Amino acid sequence: MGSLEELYSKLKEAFLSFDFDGVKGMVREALSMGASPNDVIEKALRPAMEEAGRRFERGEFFLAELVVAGDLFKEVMDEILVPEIQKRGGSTRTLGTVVIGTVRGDLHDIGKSIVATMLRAAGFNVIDLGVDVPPEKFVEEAIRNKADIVAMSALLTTTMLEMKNVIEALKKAGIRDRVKVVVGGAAVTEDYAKSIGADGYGKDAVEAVRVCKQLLGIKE
Ligand code: B1M
Repeated sequence: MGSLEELYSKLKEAFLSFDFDGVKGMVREALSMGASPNDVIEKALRPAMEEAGRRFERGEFFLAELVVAGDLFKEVMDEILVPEIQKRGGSTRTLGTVVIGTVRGDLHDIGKSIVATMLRAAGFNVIDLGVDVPPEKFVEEAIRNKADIVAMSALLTTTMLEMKNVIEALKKAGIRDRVKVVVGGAAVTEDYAKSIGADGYGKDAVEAVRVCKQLLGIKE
């Protein structure tokens, strides 16, 4: 049996040739070798996705290939990794309520859904609003669900600007001081998060969970 590093490298190759069965087999193998679901995401699946994005930029992949890559990622999550994360989560406490969504104009949902899954596994009550969520919907759902945290994801440099609009809408509705705002997604940086007045930023799902806990004063 080879190392996990070797397996991850084969897994990335299989991902980029859209070998669905091969990818699923290797994800299961990595878990059986002791890898955590988050390691499989961050060390194999996400880097493979990023390479698909670079190939798209270079004109080597077309939109159709990005769609298939998205479908493959989602199948692996739904069939293998989400059940595994839930199985390992095991939190019996309810830590707080998070309203999460991908901002208006943005249809990327894979990263946001991973963050939602990890938050649930950690014990948060998560209301997932899906993609292309307008500011007023974030506000409405935050009020309706008495949210402790409003969490936003954006993958496009154009749509990340919407995050500021959501924060403005929360202020206008008079609830900005009652909710914490956490942001993330490939387009977003910690500096950008600070510049729009967000309370927290996560570079990946594990960090997002850590930041949400910290903001609510919950000890690890
Ligand atoms: Co899109 N796309 N895409 N795409 N796509 C990017 C983002 C891009 C960087 C690709 C590229 O050109 N290199 C580029 C954006 C360029 C830019 O703005 N600078 C791009 C483009 C241009 C587009 C279109 C405009 C293409 C077109 O139509 N011509 C179009 C836009 C559609 C729209 O949204 N309006 C488009 C469409 C699509 C598909 C539908 C084909 C598909 C999405 C499928 C789906 O989501 N159901 C797609 C894909 C797959 C990608 C890439 C290749 C991969 C995204 C992904 O799923 N990554 C992407 C390239 C890239 O990201 N490098 C790209 C895996 C996922 C696990 O990572 O979402 O980053 P990510 O989430 C991470 C962290 O960021 C973090 O945790 C997650 C787990 O680690 N995180 C948070 C995420 N949200 C968080 C929230 C938090 C905290 C952490 O707190 C709340």
